This record gives sequence, structure tokens and C-alpha cells, in this order.
Amino acid sequence: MSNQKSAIIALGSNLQNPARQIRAALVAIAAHPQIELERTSSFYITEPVGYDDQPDFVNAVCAVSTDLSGVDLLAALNQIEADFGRERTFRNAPRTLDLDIIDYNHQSSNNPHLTLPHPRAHERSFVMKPLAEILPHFELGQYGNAADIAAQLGDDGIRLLNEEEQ
Ligand code: PH2
Ligand code: MG
Ligand code: MG
Repeated sequence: MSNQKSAIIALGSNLQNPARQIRAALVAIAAHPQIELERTSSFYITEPVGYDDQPDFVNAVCAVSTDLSGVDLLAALNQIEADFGRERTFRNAPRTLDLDIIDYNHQSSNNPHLTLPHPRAHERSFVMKPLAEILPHFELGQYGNAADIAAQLGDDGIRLLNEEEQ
């Protein structure tokens, strides 16, 4: 592939066997002809943020390279979400699969459809902890490196998925 860009994608699920959804989503991402999966974090069990009355999530982060533009990468991820039966009901609602672009080639964008870096990633340990695991020195926009941001957020409400739970 020519003109490769790097991107960070956060994965989340809290319906219909979340760990299986995340594993299958990684397979779907890797199978896309224009996306190469470079690194994948461990899976984490995380308490819901924003809307509490829903099951815990499984979250993970992956690093990819791609020759897609940011907007085309978003469209590809939205298509995978739809393939996994994602229904969009209300903000922060439970979901079979959520794929969010956290960073695209270290670009900044105010496009309301694709704000870069992701405007809330630095506040969310369920994104920063797995990102710090795979790329501790990753510089997330103006917010500093992943390891420092994750350390500041702490470990409340997040733990590694046990092997028996996979
Ligand atoms: N995603 C949200 C809102 N709240 N909480 C957790 N723990 N994990 C998520 O992936 C998540 C969330 C919106 O996309
Ligand atoms: Mg999200
Ligand atoms: Mg999303």
C-alpha cells in the first residue's frame, strides 16, 4: 500500500458477549483490504461512563496503518459497526460494537463528524489505559503522552479481562 497513515482505534462493546464482539471486530478490521492491524491491546472490563444503568463494557485499543483518509476510515468503521448489528438509539446507549477513531496520523480536525484527536479520549481510562499498554509514548494532541494521561486517570472502574472470562 502507498501513502500509509497511522491511526488509533478504540473498540467497545457491552451487549451479546462483548469479548467475542471485540475479537470478531479485530478480525473484521484486519480483513479490510486497506487497513493493516499493527498492534492490539489486552481486553479490559470497564464500568460504564456517562450512562450508568447498563452492563459493564469490554474495551480495547488497536493501532493500524491505512491508505484511507480519516473520513474514509470512519466510513469503513461505521460499516463494520453496522455489520455487527449496531443500533443507534440514544447517546451512550448500550451497544454491540463501537469503533472510535482516537487519532488519525496526529492530525487535528474540528470536523463535527470526525473531531481529531477524539475530544473525550484523554478523559477516559477505558481508552487511555489500553493505549498506554501498546504505545506508552504516543503523543495524544495537546494532552501529553498516553502513559502520563493514563497514570493521571488511574485504575478506578477498569481491570484486565481474566482468561476465564474471554
Ligand atoms: N463508550 C461510551 C460511553 N461510555 N463506557 C465504557 N466503560 N466504555 C465505553 O466504550 C463507553 C462508555 C460512548 O461511546
Ligand atoms: Mg464511543
Ligand atoms: Mg462511536
